[in-house]
Order: sequence, then C-alpha cells, then structure tokens
Amino acid sequence: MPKVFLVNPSNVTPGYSFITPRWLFVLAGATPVELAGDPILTDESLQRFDPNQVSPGDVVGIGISSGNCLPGYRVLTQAKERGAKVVVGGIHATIFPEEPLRMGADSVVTGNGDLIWRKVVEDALAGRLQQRYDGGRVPGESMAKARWDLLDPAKYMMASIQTVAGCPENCSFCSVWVTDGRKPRQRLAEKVIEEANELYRMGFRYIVFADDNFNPATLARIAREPSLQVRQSLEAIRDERLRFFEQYHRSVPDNLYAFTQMTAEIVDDEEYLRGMRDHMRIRTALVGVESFDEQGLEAANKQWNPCGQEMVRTIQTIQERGILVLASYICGLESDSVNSLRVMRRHALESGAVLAQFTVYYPLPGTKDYHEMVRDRAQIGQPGYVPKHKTRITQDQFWLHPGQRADVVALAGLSKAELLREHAACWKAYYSLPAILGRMRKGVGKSWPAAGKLAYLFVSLAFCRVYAEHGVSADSVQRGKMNMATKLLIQTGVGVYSFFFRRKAFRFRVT
Ligand code: B12
Ligand code: SF4
Repeated sequence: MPKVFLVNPSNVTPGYSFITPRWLFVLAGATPVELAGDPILTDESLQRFDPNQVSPGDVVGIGISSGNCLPGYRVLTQAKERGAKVVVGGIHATIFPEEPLRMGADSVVTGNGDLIWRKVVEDALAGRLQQRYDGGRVPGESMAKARWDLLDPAKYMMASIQTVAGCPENCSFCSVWVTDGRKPRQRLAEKVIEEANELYRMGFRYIVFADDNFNPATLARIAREPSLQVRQSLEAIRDERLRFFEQYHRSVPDNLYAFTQMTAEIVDDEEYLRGMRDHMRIRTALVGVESFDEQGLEAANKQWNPCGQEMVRTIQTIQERGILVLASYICGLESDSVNSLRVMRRHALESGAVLAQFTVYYPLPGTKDYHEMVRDRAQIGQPGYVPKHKTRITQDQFWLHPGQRADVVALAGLSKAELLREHAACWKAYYSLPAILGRMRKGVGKSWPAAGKLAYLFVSLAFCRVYAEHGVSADSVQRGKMNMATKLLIQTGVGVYSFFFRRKAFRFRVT
C-alpha cells in the first residue's frame, strides 16, 4: 500500500518544540486511512525528514509558511528524487500557489486542507492528481479533529487546539484576515472539548488555543462596527462563544490551563474576560500592542487599539483580572523614529506585562502592506503615481533569501543601524535583572510564592535569550547557533515548566 507522509519543515532540529504545528495533526485526521493507512508525520523541529523512507508512488504533503518555505522546498526536492508525488499547502502556498509548482511540486492546495485533503490523496493514489486544489475556508463545523494519537507528548511543551478561525479586523501587517477571512468561523464546542480532554489524558496541563483572535466579538468591537448586518453576526458569535465557554468549563478538568492570542479590547467586556479566565482557564495571552502612539497605530491600521497611557492601564487591568499579558510590539512601523521607539520602551516597562516581545517590522507576504509596497516599488516614479508607503521593500522574494528582517525594507524615519540598536535596547531594558526583579517584587508577581518567582526569573531569562538572541520561535525557526548556556537555560526552563504543568517530564536533549 502506498504511504502518505506529512512534513512540517524547519530550519533547525533541536529535538523538541514549544508548540505543536497543528496543521500536521489536522491533516493526519483528514487522511483516508482505509486507502493509505496512518500517515507518517515528521515535524522537523524534532527530527529531520528522512527521504529514504519514501518509495515511488508515495504521497508527501508539506505545509509551509513564509518563514519555513525554504526548508520546505528542500524536503520537496528530496521527496521528488525518491519518486513521490509531492503536494504543498499552508499559508505561504495559499498566498503564492505558483511558487511551489515552480519549485517542482506536483500539486498545490490553497486554503484549508480539512475537507479537500481526502480528495487529493484519493486522486494521487488513483493517478489523477491535479496541479491545483482549493480547500477554501471550511465552516467551523467541518473543521477536522486532530489525530493526537500520532503525537509524542514528551516532545512538546504545549499542544494547540483551534476554537475559532478568522478575524474581523484588518491590521495592515497581518495576513490572517486576508487568508482566513474577516468572518469568524467557530469550531463545534464538542470537538474542542473532546480534544482538550484527550490532551489532558495524555498529560498536558497547559495548552494553546491557536486562534487568530480569541475575542473576535467583544462588546467594544461590536459597538464600533458600522454595518448592521456584521454587528448582528458578531453579537450572535459573542453569545455562542459565551455558551461554549460554559460548556467547556463543565466538561474539561479544571487544572487544564491555556495560552491564547487576543486584542486589548477585551478589557471593556467584563463577562467575556471572566469567561476566558474562569471557564476557559486562560492564564496567559498575547496582546498585540504594536505601538503606543497614534501614528504607529494608524500605520498598522489599528486605530481602535488603546494608545499611550490608556494602553499601559489596559495591560495592567487585564493582569489584575487574572490573565497575564505577553505584550507584542513592532519596531520599525512606518511612522517610527528613534524617539518613538524610546517612548515605546518606557511605556512597555511601565505597563509591567509579564512578558514582552519586540519584533522588527517587515511586510509579511499576504498582507495589505506587502501588496501595496510591491506596487509602490514597481510604479514609483511613473507620472501621476502616488506611493502608498514611505517604507520601501529593498529585496524581491525576500523569503527565498535567508537574512535579517531589517534587510527587507528601507524605512523613512530610521536607518537600519538605528532600528537594530533600538530594537536590541527594548529587549535589554525589558529583561534586565532590575526590571525582572521589579516586576517580581512590586508588579505582576508581588503575590506569587517564592517558587513562582523563581520560575518567572527562569522563564524571563530563557524567553529573552532564546527569542531575542537566537531568534528561536514557536516552531524552532532559529537565526544563530545556540551556545551551551542557552541550551542549559532551555533545559532548566523546560524542567521547571514540566514540574508545574506536566505529569510526565520531557525526554529530550537540546542538540
Ligand atoms: C497559533 C499561531 C502562532 C503560535 C504558534 C505557532 C505554531 N507552532 O503553531 C505562535 C504565537 C507561537 C506563533 C508565532 C509566530 N507566528 Co504565527 N500564527 C499562529 C496562527 C494564529 C494559527 C496557526 C494555526 O495553528 N492554525 C491552525 C491550523 C490548523 O491552520 P493552518 O496552519 O493554516 O493549516 C491549515 C491550512 O493552511 C492547510 N495546510 C497547512 N499545511 C498544509 C499542508 C498541506 C499538504 C495541505 C494540503 C494543506 C495544508 O490546512 C490546514 C488545515 O485547514 C496563524 C494564523 C493563521 N491563520 O494561520 C499565525 C501565523 C501562521 N503566524 C505568523 C507569523 C508571522 C508568526 C511569527 C513569525 C510571528 C513573530 N512575531 O515572529 C512567529 C513565528 C512562527 C514561525 N516561525 O512560523 C503568520 C505567518 C505569515 C506567513 N506569510 O507565513 C500567520 C499567518 C499570522 C499573521 N500574522 O499573518 N504563531
Ligand atoms: S493582528 Fe490580530 S487583530 Fe489584527 S488582523 Fe491580525 S489577527 Fe486580527
């Protein structure tokens, strides 16, 4: 029987990963086992894809984002050399379907794989594979259940479940609303609950709700919606979500905690926030702050976000209500200057978010910014053409050329050296020992027991070291080679985490 392989490509293979690549297990759930048996999964964060397992006629599915398309194309070439039929999908393939075909793929799937994957496998095995399939945006009730029985729980810190896809906002630096749509699609409560219980039984005590935006329909969001029809649909979504929160609360053990991503508008919806905290047991959430000033928020098309001191208070209030904030900032928005980044640093410190991440701006493929900047680049200087942006893209198809994000654009108000200096200064200030100790003693951690404070110290140091210095992100994409001290820090951090949140310790060595 021909086999089906699914590969999550990665630049590096440290032998562990922080968060499961959900698509791998969802596509496994959508694979017709009666035709091909259980699919063979490879997450390259854990181990490199081994082409020798592949025989002619097997099907190899690869999921790529813009960050990992290069290792994805390496897997593609290796699989083709073994005579496999290679199908590429994922966010990057959805944005640029021609690219994987140019790289030699037999077929490309755009959109969601939940429903179409069965047909793709059937066609491939029957010798009638087409070049293009469109999986579209599947309705929430049709989203496939992940095959967690194929997961080795000892290799991941957290497993991820999706509760809702899509986001009603339209931030200019984000591709989510372009690819996943602005109409939130909610998964069936029963399916989410079933997966949560399964992961609990497997030993997980902390999971990730891998939603684009966990709170697409809060009171404040609904109130600023100009279209009556959309407002009514958001109201219905809010009601449905609150009911789902209660059902989850009744059906899932109360020591299963979660991390998610949400917007700052949550602060004005007491009932929703309480539901997230008490019913869904969300204890930490990434909040997209992006910028503290009006011009920055305007550049990001996120004018509805609180600004300046109001954002500082918002972060503090969310934390007082029991959800710790991982605040996410962008350095290098179109309006940024050395001064605005220094103000950002000051406000960020003042807010006291439990963790903060500072990313260097670059126009992600699929975003409004990217497409406008590409047009600017092509048409600038033409009579009558008014460029949309002051920021300029300096490299074509930059995702195919590994390098620093700051190489991708030229900013109007900042040189590359200034941007990198201020970006590094943000990380350094936020994770300096006095700043961490300050948050521990007087800020968010003041009532924590000594063990909690110690754990926080480790988590802060590890987060900064791993993310800022080595560029390791959730799927272990990494810029530099890790030194011994970083490896030790990761292993200690993971040990501390596993002590608090796992029944079984991890079995891995950082390589
Ligand atoms: C949860 C999440 C995270 C989590 C966890 C990541 C993880 N390991 O799972 C965290 C917060 C840690 C994270 C981090 C980052 N993320 Co993120 N993340 C997401 C988010 C919201 C959901 C991903 C998810 O699990 N979805 C659920 C699964 C089931 O959906 P899916 O992956 O799209 O897969 C479906 C289809 O694409 C398709 N499919 C996928 N693969 C394949 C393969 C085949 C063969 C087929 C047929 C189909 C198919 O079928 C699947 C089922 O329908 C997405 C947004 C989004 N809508 O994708 C952003 C997103 C993927 N992230 C993005 C980015 C940029 C990042 C960061 C780089 C951000 C940063 N600040 O540095 C980091 C680094 C991660 C990296 N190196 O790629 C971008 C990627 C954009 C792009 N053009 O590639 C997205 C799209 C959001 C955005 N801002 O635009 N992320
Ligand atoms: S950044 Fe967040 S709020 Fe904005 S469109 Fe993307 S998912 Fe939605």
